[in-house]
Parts: sequence; C-alpha cells; structure tokens
Amino acid sequence: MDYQTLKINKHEKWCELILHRPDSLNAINSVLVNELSHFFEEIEKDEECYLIIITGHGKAFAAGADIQEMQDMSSGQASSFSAKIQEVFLHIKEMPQLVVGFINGYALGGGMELAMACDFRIASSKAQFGQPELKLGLVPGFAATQILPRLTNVADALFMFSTAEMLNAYQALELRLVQQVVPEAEFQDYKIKLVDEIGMQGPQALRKIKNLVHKGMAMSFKDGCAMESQEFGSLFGSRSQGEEGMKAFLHKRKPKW
Ligand code: CO8
Repeated sequence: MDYQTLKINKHEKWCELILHRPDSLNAINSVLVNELSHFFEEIEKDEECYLIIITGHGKAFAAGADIQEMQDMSSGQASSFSAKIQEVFLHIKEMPQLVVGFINGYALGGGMELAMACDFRIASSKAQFGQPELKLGLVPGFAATQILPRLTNVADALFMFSTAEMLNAYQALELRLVQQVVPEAEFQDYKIKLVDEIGMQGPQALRKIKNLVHKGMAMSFKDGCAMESQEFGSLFGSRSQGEEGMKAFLHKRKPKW
C-alpha cells in the first residue's frame, strides 16, 4: 500500500513509522487512522520484527485530531470516529512487537493519546505534551480519560485536562508520562542505541513479556502470577531460547537466538 500520511522505514528486524502530514503538524485525520490500522495489521504478521518505533515528522509528534476535519462531524460521526480510533490505538497493546513512542515535538490531544497508547515513550528535550480538548469545548475522544489517570494519577490527569497546560519533556518525565528525556541533538543516536539494546534480548521472551504485563494488568494478581509461571516454564527445555541464553552466559559467549 502507498501511504499518504505515514512514512515507513523498514529495517531487517525493526521498523520506524513516521507520522507525516507536514501541513497540519501531523494532525490525525481519518486517512491517517486507516493507514495506521492497515500498517499495524501488516506488521504484526512479521515474525522477525521485534520493535516498532512511532515518531513524527518535523516539529510535532502529532498536534491532535485534525480540527479541520472534525468541525463538520455530526454527533454520531464524532462518536464512531472516537470509537474507531480507540480500537486502532488500543490494538497496539495486543501487538506482538514492542511499540515505542519517540516523541520528537508537540504531542497534543489525540497525539498525546497515541503516544500514551505505545508501550513506553522516549521524549526529545523539545517535546511538549498537552490535552487541550477543553479549550475547544470538547473532552478527549481517543481514550485519554482512561489512560492518563492510569499512567499518572487521577489528580494529575484532572489538572492536565482542566488547565489544558502544556508540559515540557522534563515535567512529563516527573509525571512518569515518559521513561527518558534525551537531548534533542542525541535523539537519533539514542534511537539506534535502544534498537540495539532491545535487539540483544531473547526474541521469544521479548514477545512474552509485553503480553504478560498488559494481560496481567487486566487480571487478578494471583491469576497474573499463574500466567507468569506458565510462560516462564515455556522458555525451558532442550533447544529453547531460555536454554540457549543460560548456556551462552555460562560459556561466556553471545547467545545464538
Ligand atoms: N488540526 C488541524 N490542523 C492543525 C492542528 C490540528 N490539530 N494543529 C495544527 N494545525 C495546523 C495549523 O492550523 C496550521 O495550518 P496553516 O499553516 O494552514 O495555518 C499548521 O498546522 C501549523 O500550525 P501553527 O501555525 O498553529 O503552528 P504553531 O507552531 O504556531 O503552533 C501548536 C503549534 C501550538 C501545536 C498549534 O498548532 C495548536 O495549538 N494546534 C492545535 C492543538 C490542539 O488543540 N490539539 C487538540 C485537537 S482536539 C483532539 O485531539 C481531540 C481528540 C479526540 C477527538 C474525538 C474524535 C471525534
């Protein structure tokens, strides 16, 4: 498929997806959502790919939903658009690959919601975060009311929504909205470092860890622990990746996954 709003840099075992609508700071419109959905459906079939990085073109990650497109929606259309995007964004948690948001600039409204849908986030020192929907007389529609209080806490989420204030990257780090802030000049190098670091881990274990954590969050503690024991055991046995990883350690060599 020829994407109009996404640029895809496909590498052998990882992939970078760049949101690319230069005229609107990568605002999220229906074309972009359909393309994202198509991209996710295709890439999740790729058994070699262990990591997907999502970032934005230019000075924005994404400046929110496309206000131009949204203004003509009826109430019913707005609700279905919201539901469709929630489905696409929330699908990220079910994908076998780790999905990391590299937040290069503005991540506002729906843009911040896409960032929050990723498994974790790395921010450039230039990144800015905000949920300015209330300024437009709206509430968030791409799951921020549910994700933000879970990532931070209820009071911080309500403060962010009701003031519509933008946070810089370091303030976002303080709230644990992002896991690292990297000086802008080192942002690209950090990406490669992270790709290499994650690429050294056991590939089967990497796929399992994402599933264990996300699935476990929706289970009782006890059931989550039982699932962990099950998956732990599945990596043992002759010719398993666990066996290879442990042997490699004991023989002081690199594992051959
Ligand atoms: N939608 C459409 N166009 C946009 C958007 C957007 N969200 N953001 C920026 N643009 C356009 C601008 O209109 C401008 O276009 P033009 O050059 O044709 O005038 C171009 O991008 C560049 O923007 P600016 O000139 O404004 O750039 P600045 O550097 O001066 O400002 C800002 C950057 C601060 C990011 C500013 O553009 C801004 O405030 N943008 C809007 C941010 C916003 O309010 N986002 C939230 C949108 S609502 C939302 O996301 C709710 C999601 C739930 C939807 C539910 C489903 C129906």
